[in-house]
Amino acid sequence: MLKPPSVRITRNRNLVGASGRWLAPVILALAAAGLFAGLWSPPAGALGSGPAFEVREVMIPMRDGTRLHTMIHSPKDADSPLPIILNRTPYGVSGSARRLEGAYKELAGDGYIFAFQDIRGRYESEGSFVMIRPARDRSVPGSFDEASDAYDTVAWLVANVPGNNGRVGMLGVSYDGWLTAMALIEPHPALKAVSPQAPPADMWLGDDFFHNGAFRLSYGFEYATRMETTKEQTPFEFDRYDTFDWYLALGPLSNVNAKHLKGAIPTWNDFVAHPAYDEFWKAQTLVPHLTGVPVPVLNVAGWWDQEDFYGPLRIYEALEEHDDEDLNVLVAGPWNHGGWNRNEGTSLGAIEFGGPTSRYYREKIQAPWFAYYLKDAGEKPDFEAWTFETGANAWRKWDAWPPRAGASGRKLYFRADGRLSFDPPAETGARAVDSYVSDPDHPVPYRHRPVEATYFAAGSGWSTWLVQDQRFVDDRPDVLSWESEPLDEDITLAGKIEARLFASTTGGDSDWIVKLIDVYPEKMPGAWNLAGYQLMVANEVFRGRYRNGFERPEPIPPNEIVDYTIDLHSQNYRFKKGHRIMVQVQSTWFPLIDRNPQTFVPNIFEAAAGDFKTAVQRIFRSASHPSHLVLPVVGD
Ligand code: PG9
Repeated sequence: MLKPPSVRITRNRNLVGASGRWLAPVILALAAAGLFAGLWSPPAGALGSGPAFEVREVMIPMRDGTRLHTMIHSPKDADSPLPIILNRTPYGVSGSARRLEGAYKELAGDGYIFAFQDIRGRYESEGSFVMIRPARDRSVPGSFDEASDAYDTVAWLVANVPGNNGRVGMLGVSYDGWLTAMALIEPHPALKAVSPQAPPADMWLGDDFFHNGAFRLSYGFEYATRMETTKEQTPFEFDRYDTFDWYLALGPLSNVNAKHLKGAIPTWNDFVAHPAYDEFWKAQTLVPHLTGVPVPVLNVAGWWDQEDFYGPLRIYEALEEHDDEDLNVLVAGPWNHGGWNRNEGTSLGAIEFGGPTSRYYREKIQAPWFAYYLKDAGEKPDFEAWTFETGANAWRKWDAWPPRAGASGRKLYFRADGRLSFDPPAETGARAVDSYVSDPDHPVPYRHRPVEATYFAAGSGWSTWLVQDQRFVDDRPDVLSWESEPLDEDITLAGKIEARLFASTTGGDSDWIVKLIDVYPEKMPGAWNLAGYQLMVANEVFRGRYRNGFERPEPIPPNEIVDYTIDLHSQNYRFKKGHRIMVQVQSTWFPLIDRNPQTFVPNIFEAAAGDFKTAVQRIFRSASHPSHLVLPVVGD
């Protein structure tokens, strides 16, 4: 069942009028890139060699008359009607054939018709693109959004694609995952299964553009310029290889428009106009619209997703509140952004997982899940959450996420002499504190330099930075580390991790970055590259001005101890016997996060160079102010 077919593509371009009927295939010879050269086969060796798919390109009309460019791949030798798998994307569909031998090969092996669609305003579709277009007000006649576009597309596909069985499934990663989740808020009756994979849920609270109000500078800038310079993808051209230097030399963020973008990138202008969690960002989040589970949902997340980790967990959690029929499930594995769709998944950076985790997901989880709901094949999936426990390197099934077993949480306290302990501190008074000086002119790099551009064509450390060895910063005076003794038994986490910081600053605003780290033993025979390795297991940043409400930035009173609770999100991780647990705290993480001026200004996007000041940061670890982490420890 799971053996992929060899794929040979026959490509026709069919123009479909507003009547929605197939017209005779028109063979177009579009010289540009040789893309639309009528019938074509991929280069020998690039794809397989059996006749399998016929490809048609169509323009599908939406309710407002806008037509969306769609490529439909139909198996040539199907002997019974097949379901349709739909992927909607802002990234272009010309490479979709390759996916049938890559990310979708296990699905292709089971037999589906595949439809890939350019969303409004992207590539060959009509209309205009709006970044994370807010859900429409359905009482407004003629309104549309990505949910209605998905609805209209599904309606058209089941009515017009020959040989379909009347059922449609949707899936996609990241932006495509968000488009998939959006289909849930107004599902066409033929939509029978959806898998939002790494979808953002809230771009300000925790996904691509901000985390707890801290602006994700490098990603926000590079993604917005890449997407909004043209209809296709046009990376910003940096004048140097190490973008750390570029961003530092940039100075205050007002220089982005003044020197580079000149107001031409709408999403950048939105960042500047909406630094706090205002109506603009609230209109973008789909969470309030998730008021039911109308079709089965397979949510997928990667533990080391460098872009959208908050989203899939948040969407799962929101849907779970309405999941009376057990249709909403979660899968999380040891992957970066979309890693389950790439290759085998036996490792990420230097970290090995003991087997092909990505292939396992595609073969054993995704393919049977879609087959059950779209083809009535196999058994009803029997899991609520299916997670990979890194460290143990084993898959676990849970009947709830977070699991009840870890819900009470064990507190791990910051102690004197850089120690961590499950015993709370007894010290009292002002000396039970550790401190550092945070200097926005010398920020801590978030990953090894050189920091190649996110989309650097020759390769970028961006996709694996979350698993980089944190030793590159642990001796910086502006990074504090606390560490446990070597563990005398394994400690397993499954569920939500939280940091509770009691901290003060001499400034008027501050970022607090907390990292939970697994420190490998110094002796690792057979894997010396991992000796002493510091692997980040969980992390997050919090912008202090938002401690009393994300809508209301407020100055931090200088030198006052403030109590911060920071969500470090979920994990399923085993710290092995002999390893140590480490926590690091710092106030800059550059250029992942923009520099906090550390003086209070109403809008950091409009801060002047003179607003950026050093500050003395204090982290308290006394009996009355016991900074600690809350860990979801579960037994064996
Ligand atoms: N992380 C990307 C993204 C999604 C949605 C909005 C903005 C960026 C992506 O990989 O699609």
